[in-house]
Amino acid sequence: MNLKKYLSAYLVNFTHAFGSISRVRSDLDLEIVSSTSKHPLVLQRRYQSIFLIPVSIFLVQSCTEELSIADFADAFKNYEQELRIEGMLNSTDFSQSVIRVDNTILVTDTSLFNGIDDNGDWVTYSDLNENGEWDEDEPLNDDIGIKQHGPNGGYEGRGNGIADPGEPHVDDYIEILPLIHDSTLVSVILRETESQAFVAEFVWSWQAGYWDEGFGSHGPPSEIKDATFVRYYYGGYIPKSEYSQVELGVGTEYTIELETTDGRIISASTTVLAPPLNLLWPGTSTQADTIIVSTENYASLTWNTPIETNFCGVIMDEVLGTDSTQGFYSNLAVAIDIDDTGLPVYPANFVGIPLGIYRIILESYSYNYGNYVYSGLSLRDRELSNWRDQSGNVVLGAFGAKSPIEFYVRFVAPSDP
Ligand SMILES: [Ca+2]
Ligand SMILES: [Ca+2]
Ligand SMILES: [Ca+2]
Ligand SMILES: [Ca+2]
Repeated sequence: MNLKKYLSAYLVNFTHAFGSISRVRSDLDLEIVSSTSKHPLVLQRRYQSIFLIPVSIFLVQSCTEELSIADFADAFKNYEQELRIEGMLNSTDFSQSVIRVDNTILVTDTSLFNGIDDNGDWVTYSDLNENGEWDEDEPLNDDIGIKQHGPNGGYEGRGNGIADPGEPHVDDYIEILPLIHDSTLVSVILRETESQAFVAEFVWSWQAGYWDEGFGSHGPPSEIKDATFVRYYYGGYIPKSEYSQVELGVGTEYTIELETTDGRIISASTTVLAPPLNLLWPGTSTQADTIIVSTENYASLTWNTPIETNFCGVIMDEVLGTDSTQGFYSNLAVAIDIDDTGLPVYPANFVGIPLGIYRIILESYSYNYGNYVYSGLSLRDRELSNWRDQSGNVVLGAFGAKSPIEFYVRFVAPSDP
């Protein structure tokens, strides 16, 4: 999808899955990220899920092609792990609120990124004719190879029967995430800031949320549909089930407090804001809960967020069937204009989108969290984080709130209204 050009320049990748958006920067990957995370928004599936923890698999892959990560090792030999907390309240569905607590890691950490399929879930090609080698018409499964740069770049290691680093299920999040999550917190409690009234307790879940990552071709939809998709689950703290129906108040500030096993009390506050509003999409019609859009309709969908922020998550999932969706696109939009409603305005243009039904989620993000994701500042710049421990020390990450709305869109050919 082509968002308007001027907006495109202000978009930053984020992962929808997280239930929140997250920074991809680490100490090491700043330079590398800057060339990948602010690309113009064009119509393509999100092949590389830019991710939230200090190190992204994608970054590992992209930099190993050009330089040796080990060259950096000396610069970080005194590096100490620390906590990084990314927390997001969901005011539309409180049960979807997540507090992620991870230990920072480096891409130089070869104990994590060892190039080996440690858990044995990589699947070789299907040798249907049993001739001991991969033939063009045989499924590759995970043995898809590593795409080489350039228009004529082939796939190294494709169909070779070997789990090569960079292929699905090798050093992926399934292997890495359990090693960085901190599931040991003593307590995670949310209160209303002013009254200190108890709101909810959060508890650890290994499946606090998920996101989809695609591998393989960046080509047209016909090619993309054969790509390997992997659904990754991540752990975090979620509201205990008895609090899943809690309703947060727009304009109310909440404080969350975490207690670690070594007695650190870490807290942060955020104010809940209203969801996106004033959706407008000229030339479209509505059937039940679905907006019908002709692919020849070049009009933009526009909407506003509340004045408190100019950050809005835009998420598109393909609807594959009842209760079955697949991540198609997700990004953080940043409004740079205010329209005549006096509110930040976001235009999105969907020209060129493949026919089909999509679920679209628009979610206003509290400013501090949006800025945490969007800012060009180093993750180490402690201005970004609103987490503090009981001694006033800054803890990496951010705590914010989001207010999503969702609806369905069906893109139809002009002859098929
Ligand atoms: Ca064969
Ligand atoms: Ca291979
Ligand atoms: Ca594996
Ligand atoms: Ca591994």
